[in-house]
Amino acid sequence: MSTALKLDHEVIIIGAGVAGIYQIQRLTELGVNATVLEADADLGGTWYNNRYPGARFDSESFTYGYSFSKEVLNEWHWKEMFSGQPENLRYLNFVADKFDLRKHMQFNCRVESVVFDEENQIWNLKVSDGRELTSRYVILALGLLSKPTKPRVAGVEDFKGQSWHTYNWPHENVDLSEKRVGIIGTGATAIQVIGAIADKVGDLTVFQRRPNWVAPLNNSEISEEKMEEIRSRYDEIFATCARTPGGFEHEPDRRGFYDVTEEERYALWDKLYDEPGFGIWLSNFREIFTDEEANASISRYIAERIRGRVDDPAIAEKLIPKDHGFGVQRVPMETNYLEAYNRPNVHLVDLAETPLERITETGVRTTGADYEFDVIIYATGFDAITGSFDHIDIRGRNGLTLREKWFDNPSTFLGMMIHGFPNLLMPSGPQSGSASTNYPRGIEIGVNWSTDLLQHLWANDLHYAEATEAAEKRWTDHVVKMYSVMLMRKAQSWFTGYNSNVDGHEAGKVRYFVYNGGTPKYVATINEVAENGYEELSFTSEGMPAAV
Ligand code: NA7
Repeated sequence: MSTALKLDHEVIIIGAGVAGIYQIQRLTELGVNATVLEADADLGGTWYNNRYPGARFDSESFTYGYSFSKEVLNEWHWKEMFSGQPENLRYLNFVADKFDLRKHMQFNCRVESVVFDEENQIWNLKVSDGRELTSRYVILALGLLSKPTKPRVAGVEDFKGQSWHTYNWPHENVDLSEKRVGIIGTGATAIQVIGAIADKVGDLTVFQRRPNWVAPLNNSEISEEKMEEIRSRYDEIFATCARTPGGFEHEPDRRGFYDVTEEERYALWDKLYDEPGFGIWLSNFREIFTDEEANASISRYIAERIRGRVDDPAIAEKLIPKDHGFGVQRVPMETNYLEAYNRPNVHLVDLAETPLERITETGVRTTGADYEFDVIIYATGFDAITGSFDHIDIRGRNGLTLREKWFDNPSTFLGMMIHGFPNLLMPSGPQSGSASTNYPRGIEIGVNWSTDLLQHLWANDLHYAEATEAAEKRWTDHVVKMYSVMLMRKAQSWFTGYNSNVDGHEAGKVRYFVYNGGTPKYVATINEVAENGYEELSFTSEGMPAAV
């Protein structure tokens, strides 16, 4: 151990997205020597990268924004109920500039490795620009959906036209008029893109492997007067978000599904379908998430709505999911999505009938036909939840790599700490409260808890904190158990990594990525851990003296 070890930083945060921005604000406010390392050329994370047409919140804008600053809440005017990407990026810049955070951020800095030095109990980080940095604590604010994946089929590199993943949509204007465009995927992203570009492209062919249940977003503008009213309600809005399972203003209907008549159910559904946002999903009867018959009933209702909006009955049937019920996986919200299929220039290819064979020099080949395109858009999702962690060589005690530890399934304590990886925090990690909630609501909770823990360490002259093996096992077992009560366990979505396009990931294997207990339960649990003096953490490193 070096007695005169000089650290570059007390805390290094990796990632300047929604979580990283708030985390650095908290730490600089406390006067801590901290920096943010960001691989992109600027801040914003998700909202810096996802520049595809139609990219917008599915959360009401004013429930997505940060809640921590009255000044920001008073000064920022959300222009739409569900704000679009350019405005969302402006918002994050506004917050960063307001607190003068840019000077604590370093861009174009891809972190290649994060290795724990056991002798000195510090972290060594290697950055893509060749620098090596040291810090006592590392906070991973990496984002849960920040490693895009293309389909695992041959020929992706062969296509001679233009192609990109929606996450990497070009920053400059793209003119798709007159172009023959193919889009692969029908997840939340594709559903936004298709609705936005159907009337702006020459010809659009959608390659659908499995349909998703969709419902209308019902977006609208927010006037000055409406914004004033929202500002006056902010305390109430955030209090509601804090008590709902998903961190939204949408509260589940408290009536029992079986205690009301069919007419009463349909009256609720008719109302919710025409309202803005996730209401049809989250203000529904609670049984739709756990009870097969209740779920089948709402699924029949939504299927009828789809049939009512799509002119061609054969296309409508293809757009109705048959392998899972409504709401058991994240419901994409849409604007003009279903109506796009009523246009003569939009075509649907059902990959369940004619699977994708390969990408060719000129387009897409299925088992049924060759399709020629000028542009191919990959809306094929992400190496979800753990992908951004796997891309950094993270090594804890005894040389254990996080990639190895999490290969089968992530295991964490509260989704924020990992046994074997001391002094490493993840305010929005796998199995944390963020993954299954309105992200920023979960992120603020995680950042605050992480910051409180650091303050506890500093106040008590402690230099080391690690989740015990037993605590990690208890939390991970609990996360796994929660899946068994939710119909979501059947979802073949990124919530379970079921259809991962990542080499080495076994297709069809469920990975327990997400905490399903809801925000209030999560907050109660993590607060209890803090109130009990962090009993589940070990604050000594088995005889090793702390670096100074
Ligand atoms: P998703 O929800 O993971 O959707 C990816 C889509 O791409 C989905 O329709 C997939 O079909 C399809 N896909 C993936 N791989 C393939 C291959 N190999 N062949 C054909 N089709 C494929 O990602 P999104 O970007 O839409 O949304 C992610 C989240 O971002 C979203 O929930 C929001 O919170 C923001 P599948 O359903 O697997 O059959």
